Amino acid sequence: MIALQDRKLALWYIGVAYIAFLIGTLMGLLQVFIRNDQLELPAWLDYYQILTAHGVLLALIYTTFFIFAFFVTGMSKSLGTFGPKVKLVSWIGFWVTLVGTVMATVLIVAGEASVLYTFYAPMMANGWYYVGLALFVVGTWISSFALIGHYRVWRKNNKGQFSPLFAFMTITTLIMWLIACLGVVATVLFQYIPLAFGWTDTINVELSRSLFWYFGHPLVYFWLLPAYIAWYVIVPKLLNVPVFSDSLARLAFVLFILFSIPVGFHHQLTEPGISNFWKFLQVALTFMVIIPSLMTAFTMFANFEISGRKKGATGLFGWFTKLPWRDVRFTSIFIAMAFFIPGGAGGIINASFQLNEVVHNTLWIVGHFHITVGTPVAMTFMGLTFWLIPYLTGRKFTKSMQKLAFVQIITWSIGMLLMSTSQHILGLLGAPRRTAYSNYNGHPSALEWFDGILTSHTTMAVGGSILFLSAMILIYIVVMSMFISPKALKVEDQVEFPMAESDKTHTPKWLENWWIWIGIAFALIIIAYAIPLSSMIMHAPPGSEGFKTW
Ligand code: HEM
Ligand SMILES: [Cu+2]
Repeated sequence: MIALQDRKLALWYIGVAYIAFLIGTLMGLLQVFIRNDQLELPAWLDYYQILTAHGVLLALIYTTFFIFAFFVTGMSKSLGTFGPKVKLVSWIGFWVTLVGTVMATVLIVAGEASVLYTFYAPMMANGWYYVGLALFVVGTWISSFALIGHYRVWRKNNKGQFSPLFAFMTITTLIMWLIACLGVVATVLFQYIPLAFGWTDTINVELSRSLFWYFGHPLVYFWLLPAYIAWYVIVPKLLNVPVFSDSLARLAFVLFILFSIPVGFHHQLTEPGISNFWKFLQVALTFMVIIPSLMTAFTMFANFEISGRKKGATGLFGWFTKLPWRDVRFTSIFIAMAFFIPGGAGGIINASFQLNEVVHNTLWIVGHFHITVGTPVAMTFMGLTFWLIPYLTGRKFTKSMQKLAFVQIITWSIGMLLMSTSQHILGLLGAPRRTAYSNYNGHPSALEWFDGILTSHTTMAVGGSILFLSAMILIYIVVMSMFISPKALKVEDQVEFPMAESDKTHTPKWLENWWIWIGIAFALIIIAYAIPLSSMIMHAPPGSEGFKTW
């Protein structure tokens, strides 16, 4: 078990993550009923206010806080207890992130910031909302520097050795995050804050959107890579096999640094201010991410097959029945991976120029990110939660908790299957996203969208309700394993951190030379962004004043 001081920090992170999860999923429940015309909000509560809370609390706060809990635990486990400096800086990072979170949340609740989690200009929130967002990002930077410092101490004391795979992957993720945040920090500090506090009169809208998406796409990889760490490092341990290939795993991760950043324009394919050439270039770079993604898929199937064969499986798919299905830590992550197959395919559709025209801004997109971040990422985090909290608190993960955990992941899967399928189809028919129920004054072609069995807002609401039930079961499991379950006094009751061994004898040295990867990453970013961004600045239109649309 890792040192108490590091466990405390990780537990605080998890605590905040699940408070955000509780409020966020409650908002999700309200949304499906409002869209279904079954619920009308009181005048003081606005649909866009709860939608902002939902997006921010789940996609930003839940994910980030959970990720840092996982990183802190894994780094302490693989590199040793944090030294006094690392510990201090980590806590400062935690508190700054939390203060930013609380500020932003309070302003959303106060109705001062219903700008959705993408906060597109020229919508303008209260200036303190942007200050909260900036503090949130700076807090994560401080925490990242603490973890990077911990890693550097380890390398100094272990000259010439490769770092453990978990630490390498954590550092990769953090480097990507630091580079990605430059965009959002730039637009918040130099565009939104001056506008919102009245220091400038107008904002360059296209520039702000481009800087946002420079950050927004790697943001999805900031959610995904920690899930991949679990897939590469935790899953093999649950299967009782070593890491399939240490060098392949490291290469896949550094490729994600390269191909997740210079691609933000694929979210802006319908925008007129960017010429087709730059859109084309960034879409081409987007598709490069298929390479490390398929490397990951290959590794997973290799793990499954090797483990199955070891248990005597024969034939093409015999290994399938030999997987440890009774272990909820495994089954949860397996389901998460399965959801990612249609999720990834949908991503290829979204990034394709012509198909994007069909799905842009429709409910399809909502369906898409609930089967990428909402399940593959979130359910991997759930699968980690089941052992991470008992590991950190030293409590038992009892038999009845395990049963409940199965109920939780199965209800989440059913709910998500219903909700996201109906969202995908409704979107294809034309139903827009980010709207309270809109039947366009009963126009027949709008009503046609909603009259199928799967293509109806009722299916979406049934799915959403099952999801909410599942979320509450999870909260119950979290509370029990944090505060109530009996302490694991006997050794056999103690929950372990399942981390697989990896064989580094064939791993080439250059893989851990960060300057190579940071250098290539910046080169690609400059190629993809320098010219279009500078022309947005030099040929800027007059700019827009800020609007409060709610
Ligand atoms: C109880 C579970 C959930 C339900 C019922 C739910 C429902 C919904 C619905 C109906 C929308 C679309 C509203 C609209 O466009 O008008 C939405 C948007 C969204 N959801 Fe969820 N969701 C759930 C869980 C999650 C999770 C776990 C995540 C991420 C970790 C997530 C992330 C998002 C994001 C980022 C948006 C977009 C917000 C925006 O357009 O600004 N949701 N959700
Ligand atoms: Cu993207």
